[in-house]
Amino acid sequence: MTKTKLRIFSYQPNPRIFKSTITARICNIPIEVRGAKPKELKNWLWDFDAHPMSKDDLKDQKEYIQKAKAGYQGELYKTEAFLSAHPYGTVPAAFSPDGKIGVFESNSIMRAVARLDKSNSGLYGHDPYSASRIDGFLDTTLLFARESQIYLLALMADKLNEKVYYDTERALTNWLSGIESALTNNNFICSDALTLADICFCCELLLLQSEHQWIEAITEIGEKLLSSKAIEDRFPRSLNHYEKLSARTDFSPDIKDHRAKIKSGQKIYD
Ligand SMILES: N[C@@H](CCC(=O)N[C@@H](CS)C(=O)NCC(=O)O)C(=O)O
Repeated sequence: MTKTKLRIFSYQPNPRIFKSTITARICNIPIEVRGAKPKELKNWLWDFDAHPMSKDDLKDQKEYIQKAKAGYQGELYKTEAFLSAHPYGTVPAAFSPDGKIGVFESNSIMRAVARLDKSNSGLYGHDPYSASRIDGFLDTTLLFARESQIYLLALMADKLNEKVYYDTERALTNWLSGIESALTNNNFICSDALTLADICFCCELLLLQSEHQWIEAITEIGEKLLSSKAIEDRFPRSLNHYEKLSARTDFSPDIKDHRAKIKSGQKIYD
């Protein structure tokens, strides 16, 4: 049996995990993904050996109860080992195969997969300069990702307001203006070849499209879906790049069905 090189624990489906599963597919790295729908993770033990707990387990594991911090409400069961490996206590949470090293933040989990690559795929560049250029795109994407998380959590909690919407729109405009400009001279974001910057871009845009599920709330504040409004009019190269990436055979196993579901307005976590 092939030995797993990285274990990831997360709610599912999670487009931020797709960053790692796409990278693993391209580089042929065996990884393991564990998890369940967001609500179900309230009854899971958050640990290297993450697993669903029975009613009896839930009573026995009271020592692990932690107040949820971001995205979750109420209580979660996080072991000391989990919190030591994952100081922010969040998912997605990745672990080295022996469980000793925790890797957090979806971009860094994706980087870990690319660093395990021995195939010379070039996904994480070929030298310190190109790798750092990729990091620059990943860092600017994270600035947008922070806002989009606030936006999507507000939609989920039925708490969307104009401030959240316009803050996210500003962050999206700023992020895409750099991507649009980068795509003027290249077929891919960083250079003329696929890199982690493209994978991250595609998955974050897919995540933003989750907003389709709450279109009524967006219409109520007199606005449109951010993913359509911003992209179709002002960022044609970015949109075209997104379409091309989504259709690739190494992306589509993660992207295709998920995208079809959210675009049809289907609630993915019910
Ligand atoms: N930027 C992080 C976001 C991680 C994050 O905030 N995860 C939330 C769920 S959306 C979490 O695990 N919350 C645990 C809690 O509420 O205690 C990433 O992409 O990995």
